[in-house]
Amino acid sequence: MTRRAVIFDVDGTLAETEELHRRAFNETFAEQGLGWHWDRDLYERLLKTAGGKERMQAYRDEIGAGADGLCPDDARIAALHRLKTDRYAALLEGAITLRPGIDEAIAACRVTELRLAIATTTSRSNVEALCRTCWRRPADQLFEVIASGDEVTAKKPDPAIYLLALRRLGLPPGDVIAVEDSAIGLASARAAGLECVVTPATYTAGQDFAGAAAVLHGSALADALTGG
Ligand code: XBP
Ligand code: MG
Repeated sequence: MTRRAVIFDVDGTLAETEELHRRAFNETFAEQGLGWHWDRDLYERLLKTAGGKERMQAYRDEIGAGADGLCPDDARIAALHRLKTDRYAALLEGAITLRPGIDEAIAACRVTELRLAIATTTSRSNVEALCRTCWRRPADQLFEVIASGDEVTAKKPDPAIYLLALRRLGLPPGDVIAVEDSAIGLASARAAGLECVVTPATYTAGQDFAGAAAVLHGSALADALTGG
């Protein structure tokens, strides 16, 4: 096998975005009078469901109707998620930087002519907002292939998003390595047949990364990807 490409996850991997996602959810719930509030401990557990819409559905199914009798149906949840996405993009601007080692790893991939791709559960518009905030450049100038959550029905740990990225790269899984921060992301990449290195994030640090090629931090990532 010759390594030809690297597929990066987004949330938690490129940047520590989950606190902003959590804030965007909570502000949306409050503004819409829903009576939901996700504190850090609860959010850490809820993150095991990938995708904001799916996370809200899982939470609704868990708690049923609140004290106020409100129990949003799937159409209402989809509408809430659109509002949350707009709010997240507004909160992101100027509030986030790349995680240590990410810019260096991406630069090292370019030097060694490794192709760059994204496989994320979040939406394409959120990828765009993050790239513009962190690099001041559009996402497609940074990543040749972008597979985002709004393009697949089954989210991580299902392999669909990685299989989509591989198809767009036109490469077999053995030629590609994934970079993830979470156990469900690792499971998704592995199920698609990829090797995967993990850079644990704040919310995922306590998770089980069995099956990872390596668990790394900061500047070790560039060397792991390029064999430097
Ligand atoms: C992490 C996620 C996302 C975000 C919320 O995605 O699970 O669902 O928490 O994003 P990644 P949306 O695969 O990049 O780690 O509300 O846009 O779904
Ligand atoms: Mg992630």
